Amino acid sequence: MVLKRLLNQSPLKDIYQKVEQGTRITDTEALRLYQTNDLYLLGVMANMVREKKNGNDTYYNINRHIDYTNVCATTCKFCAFSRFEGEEGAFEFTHQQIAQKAKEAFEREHITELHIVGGLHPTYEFEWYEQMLRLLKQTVPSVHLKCFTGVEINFFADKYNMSHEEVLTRLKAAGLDSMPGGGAEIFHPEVRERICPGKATADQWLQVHRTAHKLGLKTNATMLYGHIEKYEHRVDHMRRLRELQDETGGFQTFIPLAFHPDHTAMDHFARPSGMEDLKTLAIARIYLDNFPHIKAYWIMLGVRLAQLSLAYGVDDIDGTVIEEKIYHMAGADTPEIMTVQDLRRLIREAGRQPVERDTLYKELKPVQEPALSK
Ligand code: V47
Ligand code: SF4
Repeated sequence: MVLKRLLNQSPLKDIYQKVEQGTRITDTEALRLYQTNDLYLLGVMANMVREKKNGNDTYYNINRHIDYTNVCATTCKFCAFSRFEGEEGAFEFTHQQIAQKAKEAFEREHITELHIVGGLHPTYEFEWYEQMLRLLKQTVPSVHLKCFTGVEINFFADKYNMSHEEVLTRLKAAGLDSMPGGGAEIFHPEVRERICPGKATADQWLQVHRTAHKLGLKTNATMLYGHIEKYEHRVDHMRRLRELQDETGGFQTFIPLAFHPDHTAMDHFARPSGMEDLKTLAIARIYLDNFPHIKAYWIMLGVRLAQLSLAYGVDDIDGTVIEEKIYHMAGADTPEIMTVQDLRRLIREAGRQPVERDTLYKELKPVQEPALSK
């Protein structure tokens, strides 16, 4: 009743009706959603889509991040993580150190996934990456290896003079199981050329993912928001992803990433507000009708907002993570690890059903239902 009355007075009534009928919204309509401050109605629409796709289920996984090096040949203006070779704060983990971290996380935390990315290292041979994957497959054979952003794959292709397909085929043969969604930033050249001029273009990033999907590798997609971009750029970004997803169906999850400005060349920006975060997640859920999942990465969003986002279209809150560097070097004050109990409790408290998943969203039965504590 109340909703009906509100709708009758709302300039978004036509969009609501489309969403209710499951009709795709246009770019102009997505922009109109960005221009509203009616978070209540955005939440109702996003929730409708979320519950149609995923019911009450809210996914998490048990994973570990390993950033194998922060030495990087380029400098993106939003990045607090990268260093030049030999610069203070630069690190490079050896294969043995990486395998040790993986083994410990498997034995102690029972991880099912390793999320492995790094800077664009100027001197490693291609075999370094293949050997890392092979060693990990020997050390923790049952663990899914979700590794390398589209930017890293494009860098390998350039540097070692191979096509995207050759790079991905070799890495897949060495143990690569899927790819994370990093490096997408904002596709539109007006923004991309200003914030990260030295790395893969939008077309190259999209082409890497197209190729990965063709080779049977599932991937994710991100969008870095809350800096110099305008709402038009965000909609353009999501349009390119929606088009590629129509073509391949290979994306699993969309993950909007809020800009953390500390210690970056853009440290004069404020972090996006909670309103902006929830709006961005909700609009992503409404617009990206062909993406199965929307993820709130609790590391960047904060645990409290990640929990609230479960009423704004989100059905996945990522995993235990363990030892996050990219956001913490840019000033994130979230913890670096969440236990399974923490993750399940925050999902339950939001009135949702926690579901442990593997990387490909197959439901896993938790070893035992952890006791709920207040
Ligand atoms: O590509 C870097 C972003 C990304 C900052 O696929 C920053 O499951 C905000 O892609 N402020 C890496 N963002 C993280 C990423 C990711 C995270 C979790 C899950 C998945 C997945 C992917 O982080 C980078 C860049 O877009 N980033 N610096 C910063 N200062
Ligand atoms: Fe290097 Fe990635 Fe940081 Fe850009 S975002 S400077 S490519 S590590």
